[in-house]
Amino acid sequence: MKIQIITLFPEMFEGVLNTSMLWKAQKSKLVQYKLINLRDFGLGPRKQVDDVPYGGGDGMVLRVEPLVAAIQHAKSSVTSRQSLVVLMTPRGEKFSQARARQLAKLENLILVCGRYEGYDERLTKFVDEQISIGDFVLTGGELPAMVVIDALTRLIPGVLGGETSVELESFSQPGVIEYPHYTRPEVFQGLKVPKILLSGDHAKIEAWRQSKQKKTK
Ligand code: 21W
Repeated sequence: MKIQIITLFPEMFEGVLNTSMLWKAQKSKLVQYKLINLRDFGLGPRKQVDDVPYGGGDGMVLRVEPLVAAIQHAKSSVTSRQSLVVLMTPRGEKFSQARARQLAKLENLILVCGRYEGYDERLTKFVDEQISIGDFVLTGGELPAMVVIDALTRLIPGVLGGETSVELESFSQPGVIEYPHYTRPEVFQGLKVPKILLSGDHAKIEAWRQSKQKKTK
């Protein structure tokens, strides 16, 4: 899977993409991340990407031309029809595990990160989908894009090799949160590991874990 990210702040992604599971996924060629700097598509000698809003008001708005040029550039580097352009926006549809599962099946994904006070609304005509990660206000689409990348990369077959099936995990079953975990030491500041986990009785342990699974709203 190829994931292309259009952003004014590519450096924000370096630590996240080059660490742990996301780094291993790239190393094993299961996924390829490509950062596209929106500034490279800026207008004029100053590489302008934003402008004052029509109708007045505070702040700056991302201009549509650099964004659409960057999307065109990303599209031109892939041949597959199975490609999707997703705009990260607080006005988008709420992200979920179900959405992550669908996105993980794609061959090509292009994520567009907004900034400033927003983007020119005409951009929405050039994207396939709009995704939000929740009802809170962030300063840009970069952190949400990283959330989406993490959630879907771990679902790509082979990425979590050796670990138990990700589909058995907490959020994979809608509305179920995993049971609590413990490791050494047996006692920490007077806090004990539940006895049953030390009993070696696997049937009882399984029953205990099921009883501790929580249902969400
Ligand atoms: C925040 C962009 C507010 C636009 C005109 C002038 C992407 C995000 C974001 C941001 C506005 C996500 C306005 C959860 C988020 C994101 C930055 C709107 C109002 N209109 N998921 N001023 N939360 N956030 N600005 O913030 O880009 S996905």
